[in-house]
Amino acid sequence: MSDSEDDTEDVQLKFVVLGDGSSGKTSLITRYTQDQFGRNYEQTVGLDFFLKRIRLTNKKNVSLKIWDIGGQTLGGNMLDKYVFGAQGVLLVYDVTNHHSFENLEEWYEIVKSMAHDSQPHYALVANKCDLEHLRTVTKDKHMTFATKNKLQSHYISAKTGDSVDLCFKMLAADILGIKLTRAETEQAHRIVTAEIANSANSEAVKIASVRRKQQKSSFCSLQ
Ligand code: G3D
Ligand code: MG
Repeated sequence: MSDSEDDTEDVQLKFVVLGDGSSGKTSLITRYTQDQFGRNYEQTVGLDFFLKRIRLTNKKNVSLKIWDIGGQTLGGNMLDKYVFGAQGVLLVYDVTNHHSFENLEEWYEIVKSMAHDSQPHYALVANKCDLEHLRTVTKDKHMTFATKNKLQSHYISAKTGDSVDLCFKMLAADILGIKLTRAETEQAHRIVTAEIANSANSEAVKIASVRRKQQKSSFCSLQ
């Protein structure tokens, strides 16, 4: 075993994804853990959890256990069981559905009141950002809520995958008190591969597209 392997530390974290039905919780988790969207999954009725192992830094691997609360509603009597022991909570809303944003305040208050020993770290997650033309929740409102409650803030799309990896990675780093380097955060950005049509000098343009591998990041480089 090499020195670097010796030095690597493994930690486990529990994340819970909360928010109104149809805000995109299951889609977000499916995108993150399986890099898929829009498969015909059934609406979650019970509880599902997913595992994903990521390399957060050179020295730290994290096993994320991600719980999808499924059909649990705001008043759901199992909610405290789901939230129990969670270090990270993602509060997800749909940017095209103002109601889903309004309800987050309540989701947040309920979860806060359930966590007794130590509070989890929270991330405010604006989903469906690919539907910018249908947006009904302004970025101002989002930021006001995030700032007031000192929440991490993310704008994502489970559909395109935009900023999905980054969102989980930054929450994990926050919990572990790790400041990610620029390179480490950039690695988690998903950049969509674009085609270059009718290049005058096609020899000079080579597109290298690397599919998401272990850390599920993808990038495109022009050489
Ligand atoms: P939930 O688990 O919070 O209840 P789902 O939500 O993940 O089941 O998603 C609800 C609907 O929103 C699904 O559409 C899903 O495809 C869609 N959706 C989720 N995330 C996004 C996104 O980022 N962009 C867009 N455009 N749609 C999204 P259906 O049609 O199956 O109800
Ligand atoms: Mg669901």
